[in-house]
Amino acid sequence: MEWKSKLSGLARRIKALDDFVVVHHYDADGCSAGAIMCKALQRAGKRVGRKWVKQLYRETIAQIRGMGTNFVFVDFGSGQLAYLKEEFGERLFVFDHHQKTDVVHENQFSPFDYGINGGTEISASGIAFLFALEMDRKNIDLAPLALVGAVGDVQDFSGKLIGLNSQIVEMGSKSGYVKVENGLRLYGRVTRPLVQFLMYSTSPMLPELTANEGNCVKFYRELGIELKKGEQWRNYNDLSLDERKALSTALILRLNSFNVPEWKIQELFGEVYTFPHENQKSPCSEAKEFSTLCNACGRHGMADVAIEVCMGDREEKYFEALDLMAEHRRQLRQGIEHVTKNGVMEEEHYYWFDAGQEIKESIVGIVAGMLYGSALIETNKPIIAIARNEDGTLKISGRATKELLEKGINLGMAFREVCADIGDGSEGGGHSVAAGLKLNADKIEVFRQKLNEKIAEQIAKRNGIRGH
Ligand SMILES: [Mn+2]
Repeated sequence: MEWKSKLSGLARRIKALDDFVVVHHYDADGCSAGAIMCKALQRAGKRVGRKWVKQLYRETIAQIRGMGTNFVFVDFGSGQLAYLKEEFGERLFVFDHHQKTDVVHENQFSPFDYGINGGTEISASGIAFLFALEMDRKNIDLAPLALVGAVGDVQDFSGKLIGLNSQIVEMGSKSGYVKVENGLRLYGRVTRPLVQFLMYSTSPMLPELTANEGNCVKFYRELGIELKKGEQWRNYNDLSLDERKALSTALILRLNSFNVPEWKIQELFGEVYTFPHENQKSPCSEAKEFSTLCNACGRHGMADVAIEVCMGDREEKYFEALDLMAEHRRQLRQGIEHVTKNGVMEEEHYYWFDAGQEIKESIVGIVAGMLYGSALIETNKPIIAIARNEDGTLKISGRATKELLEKGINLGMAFREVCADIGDGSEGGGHSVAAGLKLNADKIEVFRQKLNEKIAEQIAKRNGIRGH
């Protein structure tokens, strides 16, 4: 395995050096990769500093230049290799899974050099973990973190981790640090009360259960599943095997009765990665929940809290992280309540609502996405949410479903093109099913009209292609 000898070569080189700075991205993959790297270096007796960065720009270098001697970049660096190389020369190491440029550096590790797809088969945390094993086989206990990053980067989108990631799953389960289960993949099996477990499901949307608390309560009642044990709200982990089976079956039947296609129903099930060495009541005991905990911290500018938790803190920083996550959920619940109370407007080609000052711009897109599956909107059109940025401009978030892609709709492209039309400092873009933009408040009417036209164009174009 060529990738392995490259990593062991890098391990040899790093062992001969000292005084490192680990620079990592602020999301779940970046934080877990950073934590693995710091641990591996510390355990080898090295002096290590660290720094998280939201985006790595040339200007970032000025903030880190004086921090140490050798610089290790994880979860970014491939795209920025030219100026990193110029600045740090031989003192640079890059462990990244993003696409490369033409620039090369002998201390850069890229999975693409070995025919491994960095988008789907390995994350930065996975690379850091495989490197850590080359430093010392004892670092096998860091396998859970490798999976937290992979799942955080949604590399399990097919229902399970694949490629090099699946080899890490295997190493983790052989050593007892990871347990793989096949089952319901809804998020929050450890930390969400049963009602929220269904109510917040967006992938897949559960018709008339997602974002509908009353229906969820009724759904469990009809199944004879108790929501509480004594004073404690039960969660999925508390259910007996029979209750779990009953719940799975009922969900399949429900989706089926709403004509949800088979492939979407399949999304409900797949591999779940849990960590037996953690407290089983903690979000740190399951990959998806652990990664969400990290992302909640990162989103609030607290990636330092996330990496401390990744490095093993289960006291002060851990409780801080739990608070951040609870706050995040409280805001989501309030957001949904607000929209439910005030309703959603409908245009020919999209739904929309104006959250005013009531929903933060950082979460308004998530709230919008959660409305699919609620009784408020159908899945036949995108939904657009309007919120306020701190500087008084509007933040507009859009969400669409995968079915709408089939109709030819691409929100990111629509947002980009509408912004180009409007000008006036507006900028936007994103993915086909999730996009955002910034707009001056007096341009909202023209934006709404242009968006309608743009989506109509996208649909017509697709139909035109089909017609020929
Ligand atoms: Mn990543």
